[in-house]
Amino acid sequence: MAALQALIFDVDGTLADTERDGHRLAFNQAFAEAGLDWQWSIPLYGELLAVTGGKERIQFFIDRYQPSFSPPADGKAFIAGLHAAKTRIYTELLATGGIPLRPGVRRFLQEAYTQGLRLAIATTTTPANVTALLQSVLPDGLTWFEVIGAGDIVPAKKPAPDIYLYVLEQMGLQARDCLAFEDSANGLISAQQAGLTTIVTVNDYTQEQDFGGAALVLDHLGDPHLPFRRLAGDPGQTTYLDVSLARQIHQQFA
Ligand code: XBP
Ligand code: MG
Repeated sequence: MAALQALIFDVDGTLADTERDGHRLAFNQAFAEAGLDWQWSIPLYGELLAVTGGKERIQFFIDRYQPSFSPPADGKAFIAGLHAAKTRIYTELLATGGIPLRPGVRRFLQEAYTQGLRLAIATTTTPANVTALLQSVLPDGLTWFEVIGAGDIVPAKKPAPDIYLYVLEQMGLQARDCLAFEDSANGLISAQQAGLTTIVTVNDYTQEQDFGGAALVLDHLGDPHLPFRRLAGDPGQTTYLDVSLARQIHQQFA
C-alpha cells in the first residue's frame, strides 16, 4: 500500500474564499474601466462559476447575456485585454491583505511541511494570482509549494484532469501517492479523473454541489478551537484535519 507523500491544493475557494469578494469584484472593476455597464452580482457570479477560467467565463457571459455585443477589436484579444486588467486589479486587491486563508489552512500546511510531506498547487487561476495570494497571507508558501500548476499552462482547465496530471508529472509522483484538496464539483471531477483521493471543503458557492466520490466533505479544515462540520465521509473522532487524519483518509482509499 502506497504511503502518503504529497498534498496537492486547489487555490480559489480552498486555500481562501477568493471568488465573491475577490475575483468577482475585480471582473466588475475591469468592466467599468473598459466603459462596459456589465455587473456580475453575487448570484449571477455563482452561475458563472460553472465555467472555470476567467477568460472562458467572460466569453460564456457574452454568449449568454450579451449576445448582441460586438467587441471593438478581435474578440479573443478584447477578452484577453479585459482579463489582463482584471488580473492587475485582483492582485492589487490581494496586496492589501483583503482575503484571509480559510480556517485550518495555515496550521495544516505548516504541520504537513514540517513532517516532510511534499506540497503543490493545482489551480485554474492565473499564476500571478497565486503568487499575490501567497505573498499577502502565506509568504512561507512561496517556498513550501514545490510545484505551482496554474492557469493556461495546460490547455484544458478543470473539470479536465490536465492540471493535476501536469503537477503529478512535475513531482514525479503517482496519483496513489497523493491527496488532493478541493472546494468545488469541477475541482473534484478534475482530481478524480487524475486518479486522486480528494478531500473537499465547501463554501457558500459550492455547498449544494454534488461531491459523490469525495473521501471526506467538510465545511472547512477546522482548528483545535474551531471544529469542522462533517458533511460526508468518516473522520472518526477527530474534529480538525491534521496530518494523522490525512494519512488515515489516504489509507482508507488507497
Ligand atoms: C478558479 C477559477 C478561476 C478564478 C478566476 O477555479 O475558476 O477562473 O475564478 O481566475 P479553481 P482567472 O478553484 O477550481 O481553480 O481569472 O485568473 O482565470
Ligand atoms: Mg476552487
